[in-house]
Amino acid sequence: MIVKTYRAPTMQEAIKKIKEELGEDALILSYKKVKQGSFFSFFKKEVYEVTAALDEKPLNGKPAFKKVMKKYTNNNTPVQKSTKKEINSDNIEERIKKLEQLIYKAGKENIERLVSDIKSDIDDLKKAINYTKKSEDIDLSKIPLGMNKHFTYMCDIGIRKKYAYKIITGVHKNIDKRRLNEDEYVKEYLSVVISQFFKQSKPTKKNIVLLGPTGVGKTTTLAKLAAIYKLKENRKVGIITTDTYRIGAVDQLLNYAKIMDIPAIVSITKEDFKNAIEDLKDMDTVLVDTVGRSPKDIKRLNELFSIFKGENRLHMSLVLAVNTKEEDCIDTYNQFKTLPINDLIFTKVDETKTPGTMLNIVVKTKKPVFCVSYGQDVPTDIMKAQPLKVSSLIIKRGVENG
Ligand SMILES: Nc1nc2c(ncn2[C@@H]2O[C@H](COP(=O)(O)OP(=O)(O)OP(=O)(O)O)[C@@H](O)[C@H]2O)c(=O)[nH]1
Ligand SMILES: [Mg+2]
Repeated sequence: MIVKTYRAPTMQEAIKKIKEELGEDALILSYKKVKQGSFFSFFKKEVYEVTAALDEKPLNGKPAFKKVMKKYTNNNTPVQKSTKKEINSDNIEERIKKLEQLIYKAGKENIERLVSDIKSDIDDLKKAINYTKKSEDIDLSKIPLGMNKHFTYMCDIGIRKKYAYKIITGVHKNIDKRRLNEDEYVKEYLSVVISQFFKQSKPTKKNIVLLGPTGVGKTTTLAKLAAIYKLKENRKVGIITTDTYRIGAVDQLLNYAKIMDIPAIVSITKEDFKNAIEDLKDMDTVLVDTVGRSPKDIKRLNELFSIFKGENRLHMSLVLAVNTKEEDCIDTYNQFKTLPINDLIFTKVDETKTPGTMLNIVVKTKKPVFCVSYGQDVPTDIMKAQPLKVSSLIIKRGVENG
């Protein structure tokens, strides 16, 4: 391994020199600001001193920069089971009859309005039939009258049918039935019921590690959190990155750290990591970035896990991008749960029409949520996962995309 130290007036220039001399595979081991100038110099200049290393054996036999970070996709989606229960058409007819009786009672003046209400109710019924036909065991006749369109909507935004069913029956039980036609009122109620599925996580340990597959937004989320903690909450923040896989990744994080004037340490080995935690022990919060690992690459996952295993001063957050398939997110969780995962961070909520999958995932993993990211802008597009905010994001996002 070649280890060299470079000095330059800016971090960018230091990185440029490293790239020129050691190439793209170089790893940044540490950097600091130092005063430069001879003893007799009148003015000493502050420069960056960066130590970089180059492992002469390229990673995995190939130059690291040539590695394309593949987005994790899984084509083995289980085929949905066909319906077991047939839809009871008598029941629908019975409902239509009820609606007709209502028309009769209502008198002629209101007939037109009622007819259009009925038409839309029938449309909702049809949609609901399609949903129940497709898979899970929901008996359509049990969906309370007037709640069909809300059931359909819950399914549209990605909530699993069985949870959608629970939600709408829960809402129907408690809601003021005279206001069932008021969509906004019903949606607010739905939002409250949906919020009950979420629990907000508030890390109690100060070293927060962000883990997850490649490209889910770990580094971006870390930068957002660092900015919020430092600028809004006045905390002393430090950053450690164990993502030394690509110089670009180190570069990206060191740039964020530099802009925010936050100390940053690059650590490669378990020993380095321990030392970095020790070095930053005076900070209020230390955010740890990690290299993205595919949940299918068990060998590399274990390498990553070995850095953190047995270290009990860490809060571990698993970052999941909501625009990937729910099954993939669950697979990822199952692989990463070898580590004691404390909570989940959801990202890319802005890139999906089905944010309701967040609900399905928390039900399956039984994990609280730390924060939710809904855009690329640092530090604005993130929020702490207060249950009501998450649930209204689910409901609202569906509306915006719908
Ligand atoms: N739309 C959207 N894009 C996001 C969000 N979070 C991150 N991104 C973008 O996703 C891309 C990858 O983000 P990174 O933060 O580099 O992801 P990472 O998990 O650190 O990636 P690796 O380190 O390569 O594993 C970047 O283009 C980000 O701007 C989000 O909430 N919404
Ligand atoms: Mg990253």
